[in-house]
Amino acid sequence: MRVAFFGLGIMGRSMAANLVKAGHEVAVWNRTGGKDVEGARSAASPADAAAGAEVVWMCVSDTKAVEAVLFGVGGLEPVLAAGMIIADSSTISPSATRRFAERVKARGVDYVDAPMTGSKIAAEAGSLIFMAGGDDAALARLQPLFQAMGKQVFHMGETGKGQATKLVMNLQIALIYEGFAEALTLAAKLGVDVEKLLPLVQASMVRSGVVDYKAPFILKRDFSPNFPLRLMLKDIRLALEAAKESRVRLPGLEAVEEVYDVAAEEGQADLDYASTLTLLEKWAGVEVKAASK
Ligand code: NA7
Repeated sequence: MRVAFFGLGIMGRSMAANLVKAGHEVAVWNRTGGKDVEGARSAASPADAAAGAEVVWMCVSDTKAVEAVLFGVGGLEPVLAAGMIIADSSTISPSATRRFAERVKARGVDYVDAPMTGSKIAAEAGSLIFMAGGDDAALARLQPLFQAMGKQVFHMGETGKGQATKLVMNLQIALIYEGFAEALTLAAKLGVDVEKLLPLVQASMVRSGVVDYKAPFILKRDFSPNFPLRLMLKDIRLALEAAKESRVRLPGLEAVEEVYDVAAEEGQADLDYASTLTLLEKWAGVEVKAASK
């Protein structure tokens, strides 16, 4: 298929590379120059990349970035063509997604929100899990592209439901990780060896994919960004916004937002969200490390 791909960040670059590998004709655009993907045409603007494309796939930071790419200067709007599909793998506001979809629908363009879970490693391996919102027919047409970038697609309902689902998923990741990080901090303070604690956690009902993924990085003290704290904070705020719009109270997530706010103020915004542990350690005056080290 002819695909235009916007956003060559941590996730987008690997996703676009996997589309090329699967044999699709890909044009890429990134806001800041100097990023490209082997085998893809580098375009000067979103409109340039999308001219003649059947599908436009976006993976940019936030709601404002998606709006700029679609409707800003040099954006997609002038080259929208009936039959085109826009797919968005950024995590953004569900209500803004519905607005954007309405606006392009007037031009005969389908809009599928397709945020994903799986982080940097899954983006590289082509094993992302997508949660999508949109028409059955549009999703069916996107299948070859989903297959090139991921291993599973969950169709959650109409446009906007993918984003709503993503917020619900990241709410859980943020709270599960906070529980794990607080447990490790208290364990360190009480003198419980983390290397003895981890196998117990994994053998019990406390076990979680979040712990599976993050524990090895914590033990190596590697907080380089797989999923940057600034993006998790964005998602926490999006979830709190959506909760406010629908009159839902999320006291746990509100407390976690404060931890992320302080961590961001302390200069950790570009580190992985797992680095919120270091803030808890600082407050407790301990460091989580294996007794053997
Ligand atoms: P990154 O690595 O921070 O990449 C973000 C990308 O978004 C990057 O290509 C940015 O371009 C681009 N961006 C940011 N702001 C804009 C605006 N205003 N206009 C156009 N493009 C923009 O994020 P990830 O790849 O980890 O994640 C991307 C999304 O998936 C995000 O919503 C996550 O929550 C999930 P730059 O290179 O800075 O010019």
